[in-house]
Amino acid sequence: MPIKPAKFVTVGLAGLGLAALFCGFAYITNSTTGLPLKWPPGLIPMRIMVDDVTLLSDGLTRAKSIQAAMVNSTRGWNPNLGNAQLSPTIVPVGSGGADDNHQNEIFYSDAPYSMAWETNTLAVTTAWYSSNQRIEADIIFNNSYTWDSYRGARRGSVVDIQRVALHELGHVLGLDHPDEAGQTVAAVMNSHVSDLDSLASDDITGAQRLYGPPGIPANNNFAAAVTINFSGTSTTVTGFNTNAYKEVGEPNHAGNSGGRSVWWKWTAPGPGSVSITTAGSVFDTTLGIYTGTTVAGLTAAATDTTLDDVQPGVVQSSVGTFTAIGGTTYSIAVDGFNNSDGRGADSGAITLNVSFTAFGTSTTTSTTASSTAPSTSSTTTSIATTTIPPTGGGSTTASSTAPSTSITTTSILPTGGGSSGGGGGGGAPSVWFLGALSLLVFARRLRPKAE
Ligand SMILES: [Ca+2]
Ligand SMILES: [Ca+2]
Ligand SMILES: [Ca+2]
Ligand SMILES: [Zn+2]
Repeated sequence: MPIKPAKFVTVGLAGLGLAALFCGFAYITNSTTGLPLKWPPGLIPMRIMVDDVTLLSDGLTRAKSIQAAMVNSTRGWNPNLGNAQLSPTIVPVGSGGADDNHQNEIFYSDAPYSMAWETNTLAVTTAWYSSNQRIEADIIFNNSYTWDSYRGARRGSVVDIQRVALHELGHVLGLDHPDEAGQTVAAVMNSHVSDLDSLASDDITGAQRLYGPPGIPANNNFAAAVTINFSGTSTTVTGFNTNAYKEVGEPNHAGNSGGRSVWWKWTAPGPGSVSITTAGSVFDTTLGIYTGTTVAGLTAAATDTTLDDVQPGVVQSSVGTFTAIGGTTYSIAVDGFNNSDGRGADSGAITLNVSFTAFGTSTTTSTTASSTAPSTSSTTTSIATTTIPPTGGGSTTASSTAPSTSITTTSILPTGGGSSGGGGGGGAPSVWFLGALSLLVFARRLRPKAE
């Protein structure tokens, strides 16, 4: 089954409390799970099997130009990535790479893996994966074009190898074509080569949602929790848990060992009911909500005993609900689910949604007490105020009621994802993705693999 590009929409807050929509980037996803396909944390070895002798217009060889697209301090992908790094090795050209050999290879070909090039295709990137994890990516350049290495506007039919490498390496990392996902953005990842010769902010933002920005998150430690402040009924904050870690004495969140936790804190303005979710995050999260002033001395405000992964492999956002006591500060941990595969907790971009409903202020209705004709001697109308009691508490006085709590999980599929995909099956035919055929087109070949 073809795997269609998925469109992600992130919701942020603009001034004056108005919600603003930002569209950007697209991912190569596992159509069965809806999750982006990405590499585990660490190095992504790339064998560059192209000419490293002939100098091109910018003084680089083909091999060095491709290498720069990975590692160059201002132009490459690596300086933008938090927990994965492309790791190039320039090797002899030889006879090129091989498909399904668990080696990531970059080479030129007249007929990639014995198949004819589609019309107007400059290069392709293969995408072998197992579950939601990429396991092999080869980049194959089309030998029939004239290749050079230069900056700036396109030079007619002479193709700049470096910007094509940037694009194909974006496919290696897991990005897809935003222009084929209904978006209009400036991006190297658009399906057509253009005058844009370097990574755009949309490209970098998309990759960082998968691999995080460089460095350790500022709210890695409990004591450095980011304070959430909002005056309305809900707010959304964002962050990353890439490269985060657990502290000594830190509890398991949602009953899972996790290992890459980050923290927020919020002080309830009064008694009320609270719902906190991680919907919109791009990985399988776990959630913990606590009171207490030290990481080793926390008390769960919402239960942390519910194993937070009822459907492994599907995007699992977490939901925690509890009854807040006015003036109490709640610490909120977001961690990644750890499936004990030795690679640690899942990580990436976090979206944290907090909603608060104060007791006694939620619903006011006006009702007519009597259907009889109005009388000047009696009251004919009244104002009824509906008070929402604490969940399960049976009392409207929150501070005297033991909080009732729960954490549940919901399955959030990215827009365009679905469960009808036919992933798996090593013998599935390869699929070529092409845009309009009137211009030079980048393409990738996607092959599901059962392993
Ligand atoms: Ca290979
Ligand atoms: Ca931490
Ligand atoms: Ca989860
Ligand atoms: Zn492409």
